[in-house]
Amino acid sequence: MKKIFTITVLFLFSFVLPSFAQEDNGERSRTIEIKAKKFSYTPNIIEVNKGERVKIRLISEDVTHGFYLDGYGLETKANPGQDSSISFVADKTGRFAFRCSVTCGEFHPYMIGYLVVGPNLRFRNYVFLTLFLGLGSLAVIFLKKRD
Ligand SMILES: [Cu+2]
Repeated sequence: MKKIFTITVLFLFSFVLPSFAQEDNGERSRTIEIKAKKFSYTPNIIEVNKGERVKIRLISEDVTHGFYLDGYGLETKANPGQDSSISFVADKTGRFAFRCSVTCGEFHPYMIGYLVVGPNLRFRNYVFLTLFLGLGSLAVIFLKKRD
């Protein structure tokens, strides 16, 4: 039984951990489609992790709408039937508003959404996993000594 446990720990050390570390070094990217329609965005809350490369594809479902992202100072505009996209690295954590930059009607000023850039969870998971496995190994050694 303990042998199986030891083998499992060794397995995790040799295969799972390096893959975690590797993925963390590589730039992760994701594409998010945002549908703009008088006078809202769908989705209107986007959550990403710090360090991720984010590509935003803006799709307009009625008239020309814009997308201006506070804090990052990025902008794009989409005509109906003509998508546009912007790509950036989410290097600042926090909550940033994005709003329509094309006057599209009476409630245009209320056309708003939020980009939430959270901490790098992958890195945190990696640290936790390392600690967990380290303590796990110590426990195995300790239990073995008691036999
Ligand atoms: Cu608009």
